[in-house]
Amino acid sequence: MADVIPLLRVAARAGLPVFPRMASHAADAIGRMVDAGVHGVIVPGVESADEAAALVRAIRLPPAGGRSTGAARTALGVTDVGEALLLPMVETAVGLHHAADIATVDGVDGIFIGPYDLSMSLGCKPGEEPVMTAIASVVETVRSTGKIVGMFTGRPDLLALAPTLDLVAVDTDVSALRRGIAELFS
Ligand code: 3PY
Ligand code: MG
Repeated sequence: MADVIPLLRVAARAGLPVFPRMASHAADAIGRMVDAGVHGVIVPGVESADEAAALVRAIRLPPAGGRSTGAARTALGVTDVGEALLLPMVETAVGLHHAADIATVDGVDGIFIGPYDLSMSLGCKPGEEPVMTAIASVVETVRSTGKIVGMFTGRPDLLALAPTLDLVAVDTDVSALRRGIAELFS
């Protein structure tokens, strides 16, 4: 949370939206993020429509949800109160099985795919056939609902799927820094 505030300032100057990935499904943490002015939250390990519905209650103000209003957001002059995007992550075999149900929950704006956990859950490595097929099926499922589909990449074969996605987390900061420094010395 302490890191998000300065990042929000930098992103605002650059005209960029901010989508933090939450550590858990905790409703209070999601409420604080939205009060701070993020444009949406990515929530890990969502496996059912019921879990997704609980996240909708956490992020939306009544009557759509149960979030209490936080003064911070109003003080920041944010006018679209309650309109942060909710992007549950599909990253397990169970979540994959319920991807259509999760995507169609009212108040869910789209699905964010976690290919690394999904690979482990499917018993394969990132880039291998089972996970690539699973990713394609989630993309197609979410597309048919008209909602947003995003994914973390971090590898060229996953990044190659970017044209099929609306939102891409290209890499982690640590990994990008490491590659950049390595290139300097190559
Ligand atoms: C995963 O691939 O499991 C992720 O959580 C990426 O963000
Ligand atoms: Mg993950």
